[in-house]
Amino acid sequence: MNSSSVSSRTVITLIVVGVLLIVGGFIISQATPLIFPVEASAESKQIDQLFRIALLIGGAIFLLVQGVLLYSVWRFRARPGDTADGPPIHGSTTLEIVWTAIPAVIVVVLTILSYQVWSSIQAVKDDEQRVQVTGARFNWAFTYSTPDPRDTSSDLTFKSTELHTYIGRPVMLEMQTQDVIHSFWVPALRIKQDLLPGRTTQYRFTPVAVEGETYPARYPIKCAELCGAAHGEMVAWIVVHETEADYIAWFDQEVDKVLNPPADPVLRGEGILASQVYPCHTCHVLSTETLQWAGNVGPALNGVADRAATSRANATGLTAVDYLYQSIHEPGAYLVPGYSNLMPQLGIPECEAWSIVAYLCTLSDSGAPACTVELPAQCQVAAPPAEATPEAPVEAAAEATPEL
Ligand code: HEC
Ligand SMILES: [Cu+2]
Repeated sequence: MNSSSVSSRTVITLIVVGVLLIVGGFIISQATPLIFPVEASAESKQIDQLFRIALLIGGAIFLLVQGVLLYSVWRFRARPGDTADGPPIHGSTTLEIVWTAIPAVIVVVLTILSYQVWSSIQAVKDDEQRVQVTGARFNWAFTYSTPDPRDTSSDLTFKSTELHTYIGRPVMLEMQTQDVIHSFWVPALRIKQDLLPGRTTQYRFTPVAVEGETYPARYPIKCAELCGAAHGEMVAWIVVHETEADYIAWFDQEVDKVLNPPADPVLRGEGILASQVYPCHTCHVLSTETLQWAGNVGPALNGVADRAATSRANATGLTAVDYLYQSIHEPGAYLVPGYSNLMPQLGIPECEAWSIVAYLCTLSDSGAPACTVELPAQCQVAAPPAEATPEAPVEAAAEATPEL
């Protein structure tokens, strides 16, 4: 009697149902990721693999629960003329133990697998390319550094609105926010990491070749933490070059721009603003021949030079140049009436800040500069060394190897 209490028919049914659940879960786990973006990094493959395992388990449980539900609706439906209550059932200890033990085992297994993937992503890789990421409402900027070809004892840094790298090179991002919490999210890399005020957070990935991709490949970076009015526009790009040589060609071109900025501070300032490495365009309105900004957080900058020389000078006791410098360097020191203290302290290096001021001085209604800026001596474009040809800085740039 005991041995036949579970009939062989029940056992076969359980086995068939079990196999169907696993096959169904497997189909769900393989089909769902087809709608995902490409896997552009080694980590994205690990994460998707982990996701497929979780989805297989979740898919099988989904089919089990829905299956039992539909089966019960059909099997235990009320028959015509049946108005009685259902039989009273007071729980089952065996069932409770089973449905507690199985999820417990699943959770422990997923914890172990997740921890393995997490620690492998976090692990320090050999020869990492380090890039500083700055998030500020509503812009991303990437800062690269390399030994200065003019004086290799110091570093030369430059900013870009794009994150450049190449296939196979491990990248380590050091991320800082200049205002509120932002979240660095690249769907193609599958990782999402917050930037927290007062802390530096890290983000590691290694780009891999994607079949059928044309290089340099571009993948979008989005801010995934609601951070204000233009949060939805806080988008940038990762550019993955196919080879190290392609990457270095881009890098040298950027170094070259740093070594040879326009001598005229006005042009230099305009170039900095046009490059959008600082988020000014996301908050301010400005309409000139070269710059068209449509922010709605800060005051319009057309005519700011006139105001700096008149009403602002009266209110602050500063000269127009000093007022403009202060409004960039210490934005909270004087608030334009009607606006709150939303402009962040962007930590713009001196030479760039003075160049931006020189450009702002030209934003007058008449078109004639309302003030002028003499760049401090260390900001003047370095004349080529006496013994070198005028092309020297360009050549030096071409030889400069990025800090690899
Ligand atoms: C997050 C939004 C935001 C960003 C980014 C931002 N600003 Fe502002 N800006 C403001 C706001 C708001 C004010 C008005 C309050 C104040 O005076 O600080 C302002 C004020 C100013 C003023 C004073 C205008 C006047 O009429 O007196 C200047 C000049 C200025 N910003 C320039 C810049 C420049 C240059 C940048 C980029 C380097 C920049 N801002 C980035 C929001 C921003
Ligand atoms: Cu943001």
